[in-house]
Amino acid sequence: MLLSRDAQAQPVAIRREDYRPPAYWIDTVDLTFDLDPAKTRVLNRMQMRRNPDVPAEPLRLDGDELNLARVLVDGQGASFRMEGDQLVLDGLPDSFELEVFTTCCPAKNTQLMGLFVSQDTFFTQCEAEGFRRITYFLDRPDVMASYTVTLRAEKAAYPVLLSNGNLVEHGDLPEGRHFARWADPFRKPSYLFALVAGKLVAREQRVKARNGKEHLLQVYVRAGDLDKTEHAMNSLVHSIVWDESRFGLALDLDRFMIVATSDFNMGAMENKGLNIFNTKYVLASQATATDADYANIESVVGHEYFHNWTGDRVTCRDWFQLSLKEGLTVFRDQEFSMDLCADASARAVKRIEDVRVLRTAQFPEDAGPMAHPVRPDSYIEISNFYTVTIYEKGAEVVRMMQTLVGRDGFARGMTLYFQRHDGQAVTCDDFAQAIADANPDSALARHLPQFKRWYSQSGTPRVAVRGQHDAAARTYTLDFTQSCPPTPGQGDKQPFVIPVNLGLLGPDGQDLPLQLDDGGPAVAGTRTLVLTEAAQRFTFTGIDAEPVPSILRGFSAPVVLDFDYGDAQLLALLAHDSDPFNRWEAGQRLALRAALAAIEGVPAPGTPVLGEAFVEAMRQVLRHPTLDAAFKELVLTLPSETYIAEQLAVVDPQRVHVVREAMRTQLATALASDWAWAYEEHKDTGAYRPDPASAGRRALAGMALTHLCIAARASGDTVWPGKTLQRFKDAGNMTDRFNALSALVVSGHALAQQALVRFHAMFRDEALVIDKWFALQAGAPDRGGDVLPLVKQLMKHPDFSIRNPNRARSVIFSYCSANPGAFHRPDAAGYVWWSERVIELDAINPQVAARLARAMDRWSKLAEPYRSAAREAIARVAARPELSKDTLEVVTRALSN
Ligand code: B3K
Ligand code: ZN
Repeated sequence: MLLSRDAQAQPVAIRREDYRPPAYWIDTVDLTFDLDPAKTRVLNRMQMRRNPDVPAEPLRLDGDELNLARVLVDGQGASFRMEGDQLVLDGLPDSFELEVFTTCCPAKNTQLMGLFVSQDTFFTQCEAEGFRRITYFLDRPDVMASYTVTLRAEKAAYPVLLSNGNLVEHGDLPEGRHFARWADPFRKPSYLFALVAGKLVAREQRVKARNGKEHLLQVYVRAGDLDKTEHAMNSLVHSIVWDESRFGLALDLDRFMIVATSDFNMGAMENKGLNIFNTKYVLASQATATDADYANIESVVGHEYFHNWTGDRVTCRDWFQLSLKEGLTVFRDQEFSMDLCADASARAVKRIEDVRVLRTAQFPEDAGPMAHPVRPDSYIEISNFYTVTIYEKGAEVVRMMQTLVGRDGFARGMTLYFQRHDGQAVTCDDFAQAIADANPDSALARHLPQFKRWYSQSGTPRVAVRGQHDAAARTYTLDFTQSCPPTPGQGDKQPFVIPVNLGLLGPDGQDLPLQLDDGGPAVAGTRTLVLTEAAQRFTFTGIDAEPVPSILRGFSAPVVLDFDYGDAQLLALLAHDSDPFNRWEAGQRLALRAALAAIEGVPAPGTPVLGEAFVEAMRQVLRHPTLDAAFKELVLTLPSETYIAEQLAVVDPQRVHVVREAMRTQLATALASDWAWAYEEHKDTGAYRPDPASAGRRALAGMALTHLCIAARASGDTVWPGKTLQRFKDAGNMTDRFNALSALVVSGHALAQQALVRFHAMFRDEALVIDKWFALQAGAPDRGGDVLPLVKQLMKHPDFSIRNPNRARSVIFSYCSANPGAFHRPDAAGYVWWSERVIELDAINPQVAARLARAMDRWSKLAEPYRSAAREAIARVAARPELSKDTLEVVTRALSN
């Protein structure tokens, strides 16, 4: 894994066009584990056969950090050789049994890939290429086999022994040991293998599917955590019901297990029948988890469960097709969360939140050195391609398909996809083809090859629109042009198929009927226009007065929309648009416009950044009698510093930070009495329930407190900070408590310190809460460069451990990736510290290190002196003689683009 670049050339890129089917198939795998943290023995017996469809070649099995003890072919000692990490065998018969006996050391596995130990419990993580750290194997997703797994371990230390599928046998062994044998009824690729062994307890529930079949659901955690598993279990039950009712996809296993671990590189993993989760996405109680945690648990439990069909039953042919399962499954989990919402407003809030993630994380990725298509063409380390492009943009591509074929048409397409491909390892082309074939008369079917450019072209398209009203002809003409900027390795782009949901607002703010001049029928409300050309014109008839166009309703395509709106038009959309997404978007555009003007201009000191009309519009929204609290909270949230920075050609992060803080202070002060009203109106949400409506009320009350504390800081008032501290002490749930704590910390009030001390004392034994405590401090607004010294202190705190990914993220990532105003220091100390942490982490856990390395993706946009200092810091990392290929790939790409 560690590459010494003196001894070895640069790591090679794996290219999609080089895909070849495997030379051998593995039909069955019989694994026996003697589990021991220091030395686990793995006996692997495989029934293999040559793939008759490809020319004969030696068998090459992948391995990584394994100790090889024995290789037998059909029970006989066999000659083999090592080529790098691969075990190579020649002269094999057409079909044979291969037995490989290896050992590994889970206790020393700090990468958390393969078999590792966390809090005295064994876990595995095999996706993408971790199985090769357990045994020699054809560790690629198109080799699907039937697995039988025997686990043997000391019974007192490891009473629970789990693997995929059904428990077929278990019993005691001599010397205080015991065993369990599991058989998975479904063929699967190696990346879906899992085992867990340790002292765990389970919440259990039995559910009946529509066909009357019973299933056992289990959520395994450590003994003290059982009372925090109810929400995860409920989320699992909801997921099962939803997938059956929306897509007709039933649970196909007798037993479905979720197991939580506190040491995990990512959120969760969809191993067949045995999902392994980061505790962050399982454990919740009202005392320890926020509303956001509850919502995330629901969506991650759903996501992993939905993979049971989209990923496990139909998997990826190769890792370039990763979005086949990830984009589709994100789309499914987004739809699941939306379908659980009680009303249209809550659905819109979920959509806005998803788009915000896309625009603040994926758009920058698509514009930076790591830009790649949804179906990449090459990679050095596949772990680096579990990205927001594969996941979130991939989900948008699936969503556009649904927009083009309709919701029922999409469900038909899914049915055809499973009819054709159940049990197979397939490609993104296969998926798109199935959706199109099930909808032969759709725009998707008509434009399928062009639509698939969304898979092959990277970069965020820009759609520029101009509107022209002709009073005499009573027409309104919209001229669309689309373009896409060059991205690494891709110069000229071809036009995309872009569904544009459109409405036109009349003078009273109501939707006009939409009658195109093509003679088709008039449509009330929203109409989907399909762009396929670089330039395209649409003319609407019967339009008496110049309308306000509401373009890209619901964010119907992942593009940047340019339309030269006047402030009055945006205020009209904010006040009246029937599409809540565009209503929110209008407010964001107004705020962004003000921010950019203040950043780029040279305003006289003390000039307010926000105009009166905007502030008044925000007051109207805040006080609105019918809008939901959650929606109000989104409208009143200013665009993030990251989002604002993306709109600039050259970024001075300090200037962005100062301007955004000034905007927030202005909103806090100008609306002080409105915030006080909002707080009093929304602070009581009754008995704790994490549903979207009550969560929205808590969010708005929390936002009000933050603004009241900010205003108090400006005015010297002590009443609201005092009330906030009291709220912090009295709160009946973590959301209210944390919001109050955050209000004190964010406003920089002196009371923050005692609240932080008290919070730590209250929750010292709750790891996930202590993560929040670290993250809040490392992400706090910078005042005179005070955050970096604090972060350095936090790293020395007895509760800090860089080996635990959640803890590392809570301090290091919160500072480097989520606190631009504190990280981008004119003295470059933030960058130096970043480079040290990347190097330190790389020796422990390359995946986490490479993720941290991405904090510098946008360095080339920075103004001086930041730009040169950032480049120097990246170069310092890249120059390390020993670096994982994970981190090397990220920093090399950063420097070359
Ligand atoms: N499929 C896993 C992610 C695996 C990441 C490997 N580096 C979780 C998910 O997307 O559901
Ligand atoms: Zn996934």
